[in-house]
Amino acid sequence: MQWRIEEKGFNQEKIEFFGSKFSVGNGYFGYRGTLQEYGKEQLAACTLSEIFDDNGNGWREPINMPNGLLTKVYYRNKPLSVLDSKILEHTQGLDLSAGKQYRQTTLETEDGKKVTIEANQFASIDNIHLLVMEYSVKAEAAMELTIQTGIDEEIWNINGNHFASIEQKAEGAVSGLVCKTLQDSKEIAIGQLVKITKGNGTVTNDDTDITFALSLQPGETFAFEKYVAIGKDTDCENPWESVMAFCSEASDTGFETLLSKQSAAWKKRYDSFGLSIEGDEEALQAIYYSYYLLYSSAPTHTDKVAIPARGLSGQVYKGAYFWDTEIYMLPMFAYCAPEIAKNLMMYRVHNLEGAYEKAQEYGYRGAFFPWESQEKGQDGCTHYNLTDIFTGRKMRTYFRDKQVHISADVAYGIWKYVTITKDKSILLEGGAEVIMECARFFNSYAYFKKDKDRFELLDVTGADEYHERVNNDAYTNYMVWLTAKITLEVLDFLAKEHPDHYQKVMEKLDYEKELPEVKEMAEKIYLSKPNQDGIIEQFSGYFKEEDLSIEELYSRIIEPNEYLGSPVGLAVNTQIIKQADVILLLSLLSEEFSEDVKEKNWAYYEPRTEHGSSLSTCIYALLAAKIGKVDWAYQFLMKAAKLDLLGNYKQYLGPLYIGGTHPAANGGTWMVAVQGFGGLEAVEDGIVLNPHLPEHWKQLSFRFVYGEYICQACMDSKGISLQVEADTDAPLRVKVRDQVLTAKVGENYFAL
Ligand code: IFM
Repeated sequence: MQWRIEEKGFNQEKIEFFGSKFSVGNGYFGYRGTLQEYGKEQLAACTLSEIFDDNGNGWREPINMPNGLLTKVYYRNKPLSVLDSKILEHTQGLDLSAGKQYRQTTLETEDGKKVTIEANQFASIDNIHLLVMEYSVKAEAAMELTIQTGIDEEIWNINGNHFASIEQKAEGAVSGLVCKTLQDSKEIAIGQLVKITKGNGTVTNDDTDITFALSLQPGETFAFEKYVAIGKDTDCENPWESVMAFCSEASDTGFETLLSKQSAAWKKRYDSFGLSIEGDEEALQAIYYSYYLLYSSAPTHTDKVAIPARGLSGQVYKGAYFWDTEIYMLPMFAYCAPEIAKNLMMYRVHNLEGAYEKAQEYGYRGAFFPWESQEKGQDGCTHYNLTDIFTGRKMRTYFRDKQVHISADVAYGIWKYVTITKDKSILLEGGAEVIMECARFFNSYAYFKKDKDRFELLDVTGADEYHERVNNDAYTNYMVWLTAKITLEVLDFLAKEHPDHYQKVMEKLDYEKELPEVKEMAEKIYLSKPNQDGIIEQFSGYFKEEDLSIEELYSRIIEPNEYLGSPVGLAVNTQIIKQADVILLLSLLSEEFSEDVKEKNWAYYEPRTEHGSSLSTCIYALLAAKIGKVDWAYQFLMKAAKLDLLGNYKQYLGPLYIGGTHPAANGGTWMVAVQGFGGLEAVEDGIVLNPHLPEHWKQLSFRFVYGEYICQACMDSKGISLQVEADTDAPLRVKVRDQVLTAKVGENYFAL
């Protein structure tokens, strides 16, 4: 496995993209992959999880902290940097094995002398408050240099300033800032401690600016380590006291020891992933990179947040948590790191109140979860989410009001977590209430058509966001049906296994009257069936829309950035869709549909899918792999897996930055490799392994958890070896192709 992802040479055009590509993070904060000399113009940012703010001028977004790693080198009072000087050599990279960003740059001074800057930095996993850097400058010839390092208060924000006050602090060796947010007066402190590790210089301190005046001899290196700590009042009683202590402890420990702890922590994470592919280094690295990115934004320390749609790589999408969490990110965590999956689902449980409020706001009962959920479960999604490029006017969009499938996705997520981990404790800790209230919401939303004796879901937006306010979107209807079924199963489980709890929730939620109605909804909801050609209509009337190629649609575009979806976009009255919708349904509810239907729908919908969302290609790959269309699957896997490596996405929509990392695609990548090609599926009474490997994958191996079983599956074209660990003698039920087999603790082999 090639652990280093590296770019040689400097390209001004790629500054923003590399900022995302080389980002580091630990779930508490993310730090963009920018160079130390960068400022807000180059989108340097340290994005915090959990704290959001509204500066009263648009939308709430997460906090970007003052940049604690800002470091600049000066020669003859002029900056010496990639932005200002002649670059002789430059390398920027990410060492996945330690979650560490590095750079090495050789610059030439105006009088032809060489200076080499090297730096390494990482967001510590061992102490999630810490950002650690080592920085060195080597002079090839004798010269006087000045290095300034400090905390940059010029903060890059998408939607305005978020601090009411920033107070300078300095005590002992630690200097820093205590910031208060505008909206909620949340206190966040950032501290820095700098330690010279090589060479000598005159040091001056001015507030948070630390200056080294150096007189270097030929070949001499000056180096320092910098420990930056961040603490907020939601997790530190006295944030400033805490960051002082974190900086001092880190400095006592030293960079090298912290780095070896960091490598050990990442190794543990990769061990729980346990993935290897023989015969495809490129795919392997891209899959590891996806895992790295997703894990870097994961809340390991709290169940009060989830993973934002752009991870912690910035403030895009208001730092909000979408259905991306349940449908795209959850599976990887549930199988590889169940404790994180539980955190993600408990975030929804804690925010049931917000979902009640939203349902009431729209006149419904039960839990209508936010489309763009923020820290207390409030919906960050605005009614006017887009701007018309032609008129400059805000456009009324219905993501917030009509993507009702979000509540079904949440119920599905909790149930998936339970199915994979067998940890039913979440149901007793509020998970059952969430599921029941989601079903209640749909019971109040669904419309009973007497003449057809069925429930319909009218005026919704499905996964495909180009077609808003449609009737009976297939994905939505099936997911609502599933929510009703899950509710019945959960209540059945509680009634049998935890009768007291059953009684309690039934009373607390006043559910006696609801229950028969949920049952009826499960039986009578309209589920659109494949037509004579085997195709499931995406929504009622979809087939009547203009059927044209994507090229033809593109030829009608007037402005490169014009929006193709509702209300007036070019795709609205056509069959061109933004992202996987029916194909997502067939992937998630795979057992409900025949192979023939899956294949026909894939072939029908793919040419009509623009893949305008990063949530799309992985799902096409997943379904293709599940049905053994390995060539289709492989090319779509590579698109999803390499998205953040190649930066094949838009950085800007007009003046608005929309770049960053893509956690949903990262999670989707894992799903394709393990659930698609490896054919893994956890079911109620065991696991399914139904591999379809690309021809050049000589062997695929991966680790997963199913209940109390920890398994390592290793498969090739001939068979599957399954190494099982568990504290039980009960064999694990394994379905391989059509055979139902059992696996005991130890080594098992199943021929294919
Ligand atoms: O949740 C997605 C949505 O499906 C498509 N637009 C982007 C959102 C955030 O990733």
